[in-house]
Amino acid sequence: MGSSGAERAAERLLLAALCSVCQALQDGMLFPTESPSREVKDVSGLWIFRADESPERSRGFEQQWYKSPLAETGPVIDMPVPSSYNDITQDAQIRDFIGWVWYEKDVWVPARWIQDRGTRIVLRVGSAHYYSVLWVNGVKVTEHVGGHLPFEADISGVLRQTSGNQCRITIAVNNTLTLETLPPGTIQYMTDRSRYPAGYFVQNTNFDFFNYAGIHRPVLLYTTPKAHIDDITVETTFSDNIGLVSFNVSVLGSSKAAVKVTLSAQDGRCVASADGSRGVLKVTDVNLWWPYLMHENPAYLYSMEVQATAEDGQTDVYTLPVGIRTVKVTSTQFLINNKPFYFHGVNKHEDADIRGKGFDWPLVVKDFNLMKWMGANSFRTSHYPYAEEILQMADRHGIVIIDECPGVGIKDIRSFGNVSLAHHLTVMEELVRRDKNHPSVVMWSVANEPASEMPPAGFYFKELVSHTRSLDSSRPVTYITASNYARDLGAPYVDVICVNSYFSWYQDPGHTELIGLQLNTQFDNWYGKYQKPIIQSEYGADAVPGLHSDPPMMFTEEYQKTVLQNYHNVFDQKRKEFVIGELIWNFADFMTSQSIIRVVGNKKGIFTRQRQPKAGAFLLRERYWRIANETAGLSVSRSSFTSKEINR
Ligand code: BDP
Repeated sequence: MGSSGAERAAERLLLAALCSVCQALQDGMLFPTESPSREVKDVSGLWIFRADESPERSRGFEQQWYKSPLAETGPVIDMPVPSSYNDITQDAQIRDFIGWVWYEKDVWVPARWIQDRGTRIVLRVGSAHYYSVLWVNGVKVTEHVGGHLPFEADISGVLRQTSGNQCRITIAVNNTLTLETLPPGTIQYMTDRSRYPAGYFVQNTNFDFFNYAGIHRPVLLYTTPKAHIDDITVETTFSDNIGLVSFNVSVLGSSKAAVKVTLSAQDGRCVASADGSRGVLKVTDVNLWWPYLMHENPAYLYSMEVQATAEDGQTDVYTLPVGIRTVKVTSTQFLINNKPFYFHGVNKHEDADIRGKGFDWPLVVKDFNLMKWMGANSFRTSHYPYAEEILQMADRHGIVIIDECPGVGIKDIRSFGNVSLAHHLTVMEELVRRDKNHPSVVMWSVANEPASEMPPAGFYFKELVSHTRSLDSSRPVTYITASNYARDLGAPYVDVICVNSYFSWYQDPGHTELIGLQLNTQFDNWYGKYQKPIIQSEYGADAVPGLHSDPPMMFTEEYQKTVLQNYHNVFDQKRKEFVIGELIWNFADFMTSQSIIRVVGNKKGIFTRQRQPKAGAFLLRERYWRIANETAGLSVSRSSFTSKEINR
């Protein structure tokens, strides 16, 4: 195909970008970065904290704790941000607390930000679990429903009206889950007075991880000029050696801003530029974004500088990393840049000792090092959106992501109602708006193991999948199923079938000899019915590190290894046909709520919670590197890749 093919592809791409933009949420949610026109001030660190222990958890609102310094309302304690609050103290009541908790921090805002009326000051929370209300100097500035996704408020007006440069930020966060939240949950009041004291209640959930709460990601103050770049949407494709980047820039605060877009290669060379808020950039001799272990030079990122100059002459500048790649699905394959891609990767959690789900750079970098060490080329963000910084790492290292929303544990028929669906659609909009520009993200997952056999699931998933496609037509959509194929009502709508199974664990415990038969049956049934490619999106077994037995017994490292080996035998057959990936459950051990089937958390990790390998990790390492060598069509050696520096 010559340049006319490229032109046709460009037109299609532009059209797709325009359509997707019409449907997205109104405002953008660009990750705050510094630039000649923007400053960022991280106000994470040490905050003060108070849990509202009143019976209804409502005292804070009744007494308006946001109106005065929190310490004046009663006893406060230190609380790090970002971090879950649950494991920070020695108090079991705080660990298991349900209801409103209050955070507060005094920060200084640079005087020039306040004085310069052309500066817009934004307060942004990377995520807080679950429902948050934000005040600045006692004035409410926003509220947000849902954990795992960012929210922000323009606080310029409030700051200029209230005292000086001082800024008292108060954030109330409530971790209560209801039938209509994502994930859903129920609050159950225990009324038998012979067993429970008055007012006793518990939070019930249907998911297998600890409901960590608090401010989980950094809190930032950042500036933009009044007329500012609000959102950027890029979509990419290529034809022969020509890369095409369609872009759509939305500017707020000026109707006539002049937009200029420049794309630079990694050596700083400008490779394409354009004027106007939408268009298509053409890159000759394109360097495609390739996954880790699929190419000698994976994860190539261009850098797209967007400038918007308003009528008053002020220019806002935002730089976005751009990876040029395509994703397609056929009935038997997953194609990245038109080449078959096999997912050999992991499922993760945002989870660690002490900090719970709090963002932590050392942990993030360690996890990427471990994934690359074991030859993993992908992970799924089970069971909720991960921090944007993690997606940026994946972009830079070529690790492919299945991006999942927090639709986990949808088991009650009442959670398939209209209110739940409307919220789920909004969460998908927030997720796509945040993550659409990451080349590492190759598929959206709208839910994990919902009760997809219940009649409302058919309508629910049809809506959910088609809405997600309308937000982003460039990526496939799936949800993760564990139900019996014959009764699944959502599968007709997805692009890829993702199946979780735990043969010889939850079914036929101890009988690893049955895995081969049962797994073959599983694959043949699903493929026979839907003719769509299949990912084994979870499989595994608990292993308590240091427990050994031969012949293997459940909970030992040998048993975990044996389960994995039996699955692998089948994968090796079926990946010649229609199985396009295998994701181990789980990368690392993680915390769950207390129950008789969990010994201080879920132990299905191939690494411990402290990121030390169990026997299964070495097994997977051998396997993943072998698969990489077989499938990538290039000879990759562990030493060359593990020591290789990233691209920038
Ligand atoms: C799967 C769930 C996952 C659990 C896992 C397990 O998707 O969240 O942790 O089972 O029980 O069904 O280990």
